[in-house]
Amino acid sequence: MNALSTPIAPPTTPHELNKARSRFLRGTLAESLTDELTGAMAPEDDQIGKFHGFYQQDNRDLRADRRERLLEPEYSFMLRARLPGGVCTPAQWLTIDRIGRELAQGRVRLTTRQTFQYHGIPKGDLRSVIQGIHQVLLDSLGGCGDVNRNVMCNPNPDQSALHGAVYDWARRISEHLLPRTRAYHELWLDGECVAGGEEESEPMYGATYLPRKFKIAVAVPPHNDVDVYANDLGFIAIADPADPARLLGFNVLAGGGMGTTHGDKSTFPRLAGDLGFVAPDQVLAVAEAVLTTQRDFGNRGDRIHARLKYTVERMGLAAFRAEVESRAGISFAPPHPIRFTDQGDRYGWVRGNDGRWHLTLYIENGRLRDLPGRALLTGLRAIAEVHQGDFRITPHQNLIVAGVPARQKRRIETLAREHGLLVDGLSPIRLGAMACVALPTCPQAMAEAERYLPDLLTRIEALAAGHGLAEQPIVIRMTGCPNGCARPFLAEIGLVGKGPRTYNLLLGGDGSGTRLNKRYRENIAEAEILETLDGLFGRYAQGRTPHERFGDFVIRAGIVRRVEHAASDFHD
Ligand code: SRM
Ligand code: SF4
Repeated sequence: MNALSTPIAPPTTPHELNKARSRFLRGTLAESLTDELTGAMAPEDDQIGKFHGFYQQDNRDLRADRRERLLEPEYSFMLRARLPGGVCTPAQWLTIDRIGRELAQGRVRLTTRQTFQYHGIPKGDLRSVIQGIHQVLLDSLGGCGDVNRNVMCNPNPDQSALHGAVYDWARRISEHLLPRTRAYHELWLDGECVAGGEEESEPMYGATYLPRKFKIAVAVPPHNDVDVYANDLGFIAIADPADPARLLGFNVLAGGGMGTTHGDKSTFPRLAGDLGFVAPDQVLAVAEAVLTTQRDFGNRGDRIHARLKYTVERMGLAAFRAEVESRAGISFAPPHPIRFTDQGDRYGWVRGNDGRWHLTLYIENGRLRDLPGRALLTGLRAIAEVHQGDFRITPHQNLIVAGVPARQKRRIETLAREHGLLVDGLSPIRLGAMACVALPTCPQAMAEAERYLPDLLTRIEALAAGHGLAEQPIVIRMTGCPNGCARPFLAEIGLVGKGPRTYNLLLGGDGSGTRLNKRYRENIAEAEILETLDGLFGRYAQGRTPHERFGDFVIRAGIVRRVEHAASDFHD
């Protein structure tokens, strides 16, 4: 395989130097952890800690008050687990739940990349949390940092047989691309940090790891719930037409991503482009080759332009493909034709082709906690105590209780209803919406997202109903800044935080995650958002063709132009 073969340019930026000096992700984390004078880590360790899965944060709601009282910010940590394909067992869930209750303020947050994270962990509890999840064979290595992140995989409630094969590849890719350093084990599990350095190596990553984060998703048509085109590397499973349960191979995509910077036209979201088709036994070699190409060709001098999408844009897709083929020792075959029909979750009970049942629960913005009258965490705990299948976190921050035998359906459904986990009558607009974490924990947030979207949706639902669109699915996604954590640039309506109560409004996603949207209004507050949508919904209700989606209508009607090549058309 493709071990470190090309010399990486010597590090020059503070970020790169810090990685290089960290002795394979050790830094002075051990010292930072035991420094009782502050709740924070040393800045260099804060950066290295991300590779171990945690971010230092402070509660932004409390900043001003603490500053006035001459106190340091209320530092705590967010810890994100690695959970390929979002699958965990009921026993693992019981531990996830216990740690959330005991060490993370009674909360568990399901993310847009099919894993869970905890917020509000004091520095002194980080080790207990990591050891706790380790007891049920979970880890947070590569949850964040300049390495491969959690590998997403379509949860496939209705295609049980194919899911087994595809999920297996997602897990294998995740394992294959894990950092090899012992630092994680030493620091968190063995309790003893040995020197590291000369005796250790990272055959795939090298001492400076990747220029930037790296993301992979595996999709199974016709569902694009992983938003495969938003990933650095995407695999689209191709089933054998003669036997749909058999996996033929994958179409491979590279160079997708969401993050932009307001006002900086050199940054843009980008859809991943087609590299071609490979057989299953070529998957690991291709994943490694794409990763090492980015390792060697990615921009290490400027983190804003360091993602693979900029590398592909700079090299051109054909040259990038040729480099990957040469490193992997393969030739891509032409991609198979595919069609995606949707990008969200399918709620309620679905029967899998293995005869078992799967229940998708709507978890508003992935926030799990016990609320008055809706004890969500308690309800899931009760389900985990009796459930015999598995749980699958979806790329839409929801949860599937998967693999339920027919005789247990009623029991699981009763528990879900009793605890407010299953609620009837939610609109398609609400069920298709998603918001990122944003305030108060995210340091990048310019505006609210998950704390605000539910109320805004109530008002948008009323507008839609007023135009006879109550049953029309329209994908709405909100983020507190243009980093794009809820993939807002793939929504039919994207709301991207610009200031404390203002958003850019983007229109024109296609409802299946294969088209970017485009800015329609800039920096507008709620009244103008609602007035604008009211007008657009009116035009849509009057002018749509049968089955035409809102995102398609706004392009056909000339309300926004279609983005063909994001590098030049996204901002103009
Ligand atoms: Fe994200 C940074 C939360 C999915 C693009 N993201 C952050 C940070 C860590 C803020 C920070 O830099 O300090 C946020 C932590 C907030 C908090 O308090 O928890 C954060 N991102 C999230 C999550 C939790 C949002 C959610 O509501 O679920 C998602 C965790 C996913 C996971 O489990 O790994 C999350 N982030 C995404 C996605 C969606 C995806 O990957 O499919 C994207 C867009 C895709 C992409 O990467 O291009 C995304 N996050 C970013 C970026 C922009 C990267 C870029 O290329 O410009 C940043 C900022 C950065 O990396 O510098 C960022
Ligand atoms: Fe934070 Fe911005 Fe990501 Fe939202 S999109 S979680 S505000 S970084």
